[in-house]
Amino acid sequence: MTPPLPLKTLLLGLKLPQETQKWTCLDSIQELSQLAKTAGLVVHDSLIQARDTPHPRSYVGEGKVQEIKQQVQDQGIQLIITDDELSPSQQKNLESELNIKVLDRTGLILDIFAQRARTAEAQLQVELAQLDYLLPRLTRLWTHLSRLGGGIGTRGPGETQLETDKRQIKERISTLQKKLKKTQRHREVLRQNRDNIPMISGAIIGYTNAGKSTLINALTAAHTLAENALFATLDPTTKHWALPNKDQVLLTDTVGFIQKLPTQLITSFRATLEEVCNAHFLLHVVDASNPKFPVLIETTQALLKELKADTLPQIYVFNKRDQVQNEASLNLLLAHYTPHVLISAQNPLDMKLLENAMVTFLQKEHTTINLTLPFSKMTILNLFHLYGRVLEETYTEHGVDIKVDIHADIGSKIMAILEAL
Ligand SMILES: Nc1nc2c(ncn2[C@@H]2O[C@H](COP(=O)(O)OP(=O)(O)OP(=O)(O)O)[C@@H](O)[C@H]2O)c(=O)[nH]1
Ligand SMILES: [Mg+2]
Repeated sequence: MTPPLPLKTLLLGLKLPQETQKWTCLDSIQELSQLAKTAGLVVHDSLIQARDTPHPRSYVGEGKVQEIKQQVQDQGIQLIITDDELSPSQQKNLESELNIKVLDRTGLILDIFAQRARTAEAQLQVELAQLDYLLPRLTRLWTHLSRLGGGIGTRGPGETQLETDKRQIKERISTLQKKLKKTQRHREVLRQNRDNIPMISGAIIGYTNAGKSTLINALTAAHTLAENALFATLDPTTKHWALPNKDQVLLTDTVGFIQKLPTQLITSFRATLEEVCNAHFLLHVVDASNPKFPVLIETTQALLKELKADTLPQIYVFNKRDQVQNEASLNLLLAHYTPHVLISAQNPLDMKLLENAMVTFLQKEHTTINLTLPFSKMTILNLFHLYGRVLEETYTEHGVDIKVDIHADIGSKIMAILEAL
């Protein structure tokens, strides 16, 4: 949706009465500015207007619109982005008044996702979210599809054109939904295959840019793109992580969360995010050097709740320790988040710290299995050695008596294999 040129951009935000000190309109505008830069735009300036509610016609007040119009002309502004989602009519009114393109936060995030989607599934998910967003925003001024379409029915008067465009979009939406169903069935098969491997599954989640991908790369031999940009990761990457107590973890890196994450994206990415819901535990990465991290944690927790993943065992990994100014005062704050560990994903020595914290964290999910394995089923012993800690192994005339410390769910999976032998 955004033209690819580095457009000179003006950001617009509102200071509303319900704003809290924890997350002010300035914080939000700063985040919007980072998003704009991620999309390749040049942020020229930002304006904030204090209001009781967004203006129903034009988001900011009518006087402000005139001021902005002047600024647009004087300074050669090429694009305006608002910090809140605009209604289709607000967007249309602003555009026709100011005579330049107006995008809202949602449109911008969708655009970044579109730029970054690599796999076929992510591309389908983003396109679906974009069309969902676009459909109510189609106006007579919108000519994109008519240029593409041509032929019968596309040369009628404006209204007819609009109806044709809407129908075409609805058809495309239903095609995309069908295609997505197929890729999701494929994902389901992959997951079932993975479920057959007796490994613990963990999902790395957290606010965008917290360092999730850097962490998975540091912990495993993954080569996930990690960069100082928002939404660097859209597709889940799963890697094997072996812990020192022999717990074998399948770790999945996921898409980052953000304030006001467009609902269209949550809906269309639900299948990908379901990876999160199916995990045994969540590794919640937080940028400890960001003074606003408590709000970012709240946002992440709220989204987890929406995904019904908020009851999974969770360990907080406070990252970017090297950037923290005052570690003593930070530690006081961190006491509210249990269990937690403070690390820098860029420091290999800290990975040991994290591994040890993980062992303690996962130990709560462990159980002890006492069992006599007949000699005919000795292959099972290998599984216990691979995925758990065999504490005792005594050979008798009936077989081998073993005592194993193992993650409870993995233990029952191996027992199920044993019973099926
Ligand atoms: N100083 C410092 N920078 C870090 C650390 N960990 C990650 N970063 C940087 O933070 C930026 C974001 O890292 P990513 O790993 O891409 O973050 P992410 O959480 O995967 O982000 P998204 O995929 O966009 O949600 C990159 O520039 C990293 O180099 C750290 O411990 N210290
Ligand atoms: Mg990432």
